Amino acid sequence: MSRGKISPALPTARRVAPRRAADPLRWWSDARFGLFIHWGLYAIPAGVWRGKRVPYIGEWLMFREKIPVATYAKFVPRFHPRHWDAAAIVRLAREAGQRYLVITAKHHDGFAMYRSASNPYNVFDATPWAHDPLADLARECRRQGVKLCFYYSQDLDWHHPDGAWNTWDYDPAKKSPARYLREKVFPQLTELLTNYGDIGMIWFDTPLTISREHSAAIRRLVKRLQPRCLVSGRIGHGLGDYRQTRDNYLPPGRLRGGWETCATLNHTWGYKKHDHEWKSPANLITTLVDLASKGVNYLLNIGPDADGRVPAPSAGRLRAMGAWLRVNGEAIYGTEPGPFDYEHPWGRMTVKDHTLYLHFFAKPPRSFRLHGLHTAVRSVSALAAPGKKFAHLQSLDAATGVPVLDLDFTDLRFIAPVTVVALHLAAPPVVVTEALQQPDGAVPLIAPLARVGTSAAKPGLRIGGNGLTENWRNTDDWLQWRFTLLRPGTYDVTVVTTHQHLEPWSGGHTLRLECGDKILRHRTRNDILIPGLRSIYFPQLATPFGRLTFARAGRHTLRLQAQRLILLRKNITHFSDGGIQFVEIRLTPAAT
Ligand code: FHN
Repeated sequence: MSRGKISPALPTARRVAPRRAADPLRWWSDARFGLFIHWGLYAIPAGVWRGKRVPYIGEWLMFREKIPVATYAKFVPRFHPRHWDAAAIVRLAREAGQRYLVITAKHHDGFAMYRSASNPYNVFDATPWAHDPLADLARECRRQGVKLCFYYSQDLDWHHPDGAWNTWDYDPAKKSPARYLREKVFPQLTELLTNYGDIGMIWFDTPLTISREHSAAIRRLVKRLQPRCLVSGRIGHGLGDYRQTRDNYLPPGRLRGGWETCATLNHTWGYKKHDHEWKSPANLITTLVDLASKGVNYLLNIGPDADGRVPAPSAGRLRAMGAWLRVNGEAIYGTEPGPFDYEHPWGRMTVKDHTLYLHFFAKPPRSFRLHGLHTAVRSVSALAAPGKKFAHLQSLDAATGVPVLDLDFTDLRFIAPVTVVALHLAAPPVVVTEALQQPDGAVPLIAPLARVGTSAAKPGLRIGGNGLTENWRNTDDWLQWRFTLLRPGTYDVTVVTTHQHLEPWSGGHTLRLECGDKILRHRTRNDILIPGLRSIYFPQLATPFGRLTFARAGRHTLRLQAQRLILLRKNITHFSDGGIQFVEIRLTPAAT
C-alpha cells in the first residue's frame, strides 16, 4: 500500500462531531425514521365532494371547496371507524423500523382527534364513536417502545372564527389571532401535554400568518409543561428545536444541524380513495438512505381511511422498508451524515464512530475507487454478509495529492435496492472538504461548497439551510468554487436549477460562468429534466452551458454570476423568493 502525505493545499477536516449524550434531540436524530399519521374527518369524503374528484391533498378539501363550517360538520355524526386498531398501527411502525410516531391531534379543519375538554368539536364528544384514539396510541406506544408525538395546526384553523384562512365563513377583518390562541391553542396544547404522558414532540405546521410573539408563546407553553418535549421547526420564526424541509423535499447535499423531511407514500396525506400513485419500495428505501446520508430524518406518512384501516399498499411498503432495515439498520440508526458535502454518483454514505458506510444504489464495479478519504481503512465488509472481507488499497494521486481508496468488489453480492458496505477505519473519517473530481470524471459543484459574494443590501444572496440559493435577486452577486481536477481534458458544463412542481417556474435568468479566461453565458431552461429521486416534486432542470477545457490537473476556480434576472411578482410565493433556485454545476468529461 502506498501512503504519503496529503497535499497541504487541500482543505481537509474531520466531519463527524462527537455526540453529546445530554442532547435533547439525540433520541430523535438517532431514530432517523418516523411514522406520520394524517387522520381526521377528511377521510370520510376521501377526496370527493359533490360527486367530483377534488385535486390536491385530501385534508385540504374543506379549504379547496370553501365548505362552510356547518356543512363540513355534517361529517361528524358519520365518523365511526370500526376497524381502528392502535396496537396494529404501532406494530406496523415497529415492523417498518420507525421509532417515533406523529399523529394529527388537530389539523387545519379544526377538528380535534382526541378528547378535548376545552372544545366540544372533538372525536370523543361529538362523534357516535365517542372514543379517544390518541389515548389508545399513547398506551400502545408506551407498551411497544415507540416515541409518541402530536401534530397540531397552530396557525391555520378553518373552524375557529379567529383561526387563519377561513374567509368564507368569517370576516378576516374581525379575526383576533390572540383570541384563537387563548380560546383554542393554549387549552388544547395543555391537554395534549398533560393527559397522555411523556410526549416526544409537538409537530407544529404551516406558520403562514402567525406572529413571532405568538410562536414564542406557544414554545414557552410546551417547554413549561414538558421541558424535554421537542418543538418542530414549523412553529415559525426559526423557534423550533430543529429544522424542517418542505414536504417531500430531498436536499442536494449534506445539511448542517437537525433536519427532518416529511413525505407521502402516494401524493396525499389524508386518505383519498383515488390516489393510487404509490412510490415503490425501492424508491422509499433509497430515499431513507439519501436523507440519512445528509443528516435528515424521514417522517413517512400513512392516511388511514374513515374506518380506521391503513391502506394495504401503505402497510406493504412500510414492511418492505423494515425488512431492509433489519439487515442494514446499523448504517441508518444513530448515524451521522456522510463526511462529504456532495452526493456520489454510485450512492451515499453515513458514519458511526469509526465506521464509514457506503450505500450502493447499483452493483459497483469490481474495481471501485473513492477519492478524498484520508483516514486509514482497517477492513471492509458488507452488512448482509459481514464475515467476508474485501481487499483495499490506499494511495495518493501523484499529480494532486488527493487520497485514493481502491476496493476490490469481485465477490460482492449486490442485493437491490441498496447494498451497504462498511469501511472500518482507524479513526473517525477525515476527508478533503473541497469539491473533487470523482473517479467517473464528474466534478460536483453544489451550492453549499461555493463561496458567496454579495454586494446587495441585506438580505443578499446566501445558501439556505436546505442547500439551495436564496435571495439571488441581484446581478452583482456570485458563487465561486475551488475544485481539484485529477484529469486534464474537456468537460461539458451543465447548470442545474430547481423549482417546486406546483409553483410557477421562476426561471429564464441569464447566467454568466467564468473559468480562467473562458466565459460562458446562457439562459436557464426548464425543458430538460434530470431523472432521479428528486424529480417527482422538485424537478432538477438542466441548462447545458457548453464546454471548458483544462490543460492541467490540480486546483481550479470557477465563478457563476447572474447577468439578467427575471424577477416577476407572480413568482414570489409563500415558499419562493422568486430568485434563482440554483442547485449545482456539473462538469462531466466530454465525449470525444
Ligand atoms: O398543509 C399541511 C398539509 O396538509 C400536511 O399536513 C403537510 C404535512 O407536512 N403540512 C402542510 C403543508 O406543508
